[in-house]
Amino acid sequence: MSHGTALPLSPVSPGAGEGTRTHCPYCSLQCGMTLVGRRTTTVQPWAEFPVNEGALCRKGWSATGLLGHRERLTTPLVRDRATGEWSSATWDEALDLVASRIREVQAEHGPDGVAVFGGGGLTNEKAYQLGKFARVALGTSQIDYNGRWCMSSAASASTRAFGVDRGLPFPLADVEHADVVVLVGSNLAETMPPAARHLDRVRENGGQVVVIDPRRTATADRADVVLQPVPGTDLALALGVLHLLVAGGHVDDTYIAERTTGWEAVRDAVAAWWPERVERVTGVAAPELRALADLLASRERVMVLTARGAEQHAQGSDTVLAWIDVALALGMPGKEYAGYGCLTGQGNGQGGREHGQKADQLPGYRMIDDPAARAHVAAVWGVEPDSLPGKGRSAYELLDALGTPAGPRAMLVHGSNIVVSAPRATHVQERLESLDLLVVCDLVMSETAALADVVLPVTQWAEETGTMTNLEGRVILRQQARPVPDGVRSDLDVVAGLAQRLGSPIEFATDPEEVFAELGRASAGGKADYAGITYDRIRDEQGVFWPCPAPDHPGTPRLFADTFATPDGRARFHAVEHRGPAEVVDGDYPVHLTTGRVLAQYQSGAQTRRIGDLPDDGAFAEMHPLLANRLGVADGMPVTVATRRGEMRLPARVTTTIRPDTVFVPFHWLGVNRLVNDALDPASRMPEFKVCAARVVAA
Ligand SMILES: Nc1nc2c(c(=O)[nH]1)N[C@H]1C(S)=C(S)[C@@H](COP(=O)(O)OP(=O)(O)OC[C@H]3O[C@@H](n4cnc5c(=O)[nH]c(N)nc54)[C@H](O)[C@@H]3O)O[C@H]1N2
Ligand SMILES: Nc1nc2c(c(=O)[nH]1)N[C@H]1C(S)=C(S)[C@@H](COP(=O)(O)OP(=O)(O)OC[C@H]3O[C@@H](n4cnc5c(=O)[nH]c(N)nc54)[C@H](O)[C@@H]3O)O[C@H]1N2
Ligand code: SF4
Ligand SMILES: [Mo]
Repeated sequence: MSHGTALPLSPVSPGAGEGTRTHCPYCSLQCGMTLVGRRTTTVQPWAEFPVNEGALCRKGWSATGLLGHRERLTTPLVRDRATGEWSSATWDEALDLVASRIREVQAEHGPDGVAVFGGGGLTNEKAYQLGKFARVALGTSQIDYNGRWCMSSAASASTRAFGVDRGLPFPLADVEHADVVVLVGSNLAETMPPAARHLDRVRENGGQVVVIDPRRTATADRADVVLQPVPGTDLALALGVLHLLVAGGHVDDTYIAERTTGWEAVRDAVAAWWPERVERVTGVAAPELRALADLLASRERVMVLTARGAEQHAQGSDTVLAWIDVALALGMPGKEYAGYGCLTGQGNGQGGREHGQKADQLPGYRMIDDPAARAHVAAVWGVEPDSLPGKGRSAYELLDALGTPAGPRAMLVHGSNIVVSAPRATHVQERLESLDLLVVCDLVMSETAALADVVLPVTQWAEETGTMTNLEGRVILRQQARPVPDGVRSDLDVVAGLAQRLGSPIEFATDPEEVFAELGRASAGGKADYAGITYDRIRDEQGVFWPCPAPDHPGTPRLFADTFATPDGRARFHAVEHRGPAEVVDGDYPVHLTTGRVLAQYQSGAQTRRIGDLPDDGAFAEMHPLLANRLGVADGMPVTVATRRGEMRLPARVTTTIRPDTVFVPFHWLGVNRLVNDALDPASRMPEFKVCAARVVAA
């Protein structure tokens, strides 16, 4: 079946009229929605879907704005490097051209001369096919994806501590039954608005919400306790909490003895983190820290949730490990309505890192250097295990190597707007421009597509079917609601068309349901086992939680009740040290620059900046009145923010809600990533998006 075959519309519910149940194109909540109308499509609630119960944020309500948009790409485009002119091509011409250029590059530079860059917004089917395409049709080890920039630090920490990485090891709705919810670096109220209702219910039920963020955000407005540490110091804060839990005799000795290993080293390491020392490092007053430790010690069910504020640091994975240590010391992981979880980010941030588009991975969350994993996956693919390449470079290291003597000379991009979202973006843009061939598949002419030699227009969300795995590990089904626009093809067709032209030894299916069934077989026996999940089950059960190894297995909403996924079944404590940010403030660059999101825009903005119903005011520099007064600027006046890598002019947004030593700039508009540092976390290879040293002056 080809991409053009529309699937039958599935009725919403008896009496609800025509419509297709599907899910939002954006974040990892994957809110359920109903799309009505095949040509002019409107969004209606899908009230029964449990994750959002009919609620959507404004991005969800306006998501159909990009269907039939005038800037939508509908024909392959080829750019003449000499003149910069674009000309349209037929699909056969474009794919023939790309395949022949790939063959030239590989003839000269070997299989690793060609790289693939994927995205956490791609469906599981696409992520799976992309990984297989790279390893089998291209034979390259050089594949990675933007999820490295998203939650790789939490993934690496969870794998080390629990033996498995699933964002939340429990359904999101469990949050509201906790006694204390600690949000470390999450602005949930703006980044997953429908989820914020759970915080309100925690408080209605008598529980407390703690928010840790250098800014007093919309999420902090819904909290009982707000701590505003210096950016990049969450690790020291966690060590301070542990110190007080030990000193007060509040650790759960029975749990530690029965369910964990490694506690003694942590206990010894935190002895030196007395509150006054923590205060000097974090800026959080010692009494506030004591109050937090007392609160955590006094309640039955404590839930610690991290997001990018804590994770996007050169010590992000250690920071997450330290907060996991807090949860373990209190005896929480595996206990009902308690534990540790990471709030994933992109629509398929979870599934996107399970099925093989990560440099070190094969489907089912298997590791590519594990001989048994290679043998299993190779058998499903019908190739020899030895033919599969080994581990490749991580996302930033891959971009950094492009066009260098040892690096790839060509790259295919599916689902990322790299020049807006990568750190040290000026350098990354130079690397992209040095390639012999850049191919970008996108819906629109993104800033990255504009640099390409060939742009291939692909289907989006409502025009195709596929599964996504949301922040809870729930596999959901996005169903096609609209016909495929003329001239547009799915990423699955692109991959299949190129594989065939490259003389791939195996065929690539293009029907998503067929690909999903194969993915199930490839994942069977792995950590993220999808073998028992089918499209029909997802429809009937409102999603299925992995692992789900067999058709008669109910799926696994909650992990760790009896055992952890480590070889000995115990969770692991990790003694970690606070190193601080890679770049510290000094006389020349005295301010902490941090970056993040606003409610109305999504990621690089390629999609949301084109939606007329969403405000698009451009980037701004949020700063405290104390800083603004020192610079002599008032709200709305232009400032220049400079770092050792670049500078940017933008309006000041003056507010008392941010620390006076910190400036916040959203990254949805081209610019701030030219300033951001490219220091990487040693374990996860996550760039330090959340802190670098900056200077701000009136412009
Ligand atoms: N509106 C909107 N929603 C989105 C997205 C979007 O682009 N727009 N993207 C989706 C994706 S992919 C992701 S990953 C998630 C991200 O979701 P979040 O992690 O909630 O979003 P961010 O704004 O990146 O960062 C959260 C907070 O971290 C704070 N912060 C900065 N530095 C530090 C620090 O050193 N320590 C602590 N504790 N906090 C710090 C920032 O002030 C910010 O309020 O959102 C998803 N949802
Ligand atoms: N300074 C700073 N930088 C950051 C962050 C930060 O907090 N601060 N956060 C980081 C994080 S968490 C993330 S997740 C990244 C995200 O940053 P990006 O990787 O740039 O993510 P998007 O903007 O979602 O880009 C997706 C692109 O793919 C296109 N697209 C959408 N669907 C499809 C599809 O099905 N197929 C194909 N081929 N294309 C599609 C869209 O039009 C868009 O151009 O940014 C990171 N960068
Ligand atoms: S919260 Fe996320 S999934 Fe839900 S409507 Fe908004 S962007 Fe879409
Ligand atoms: Mo993300």
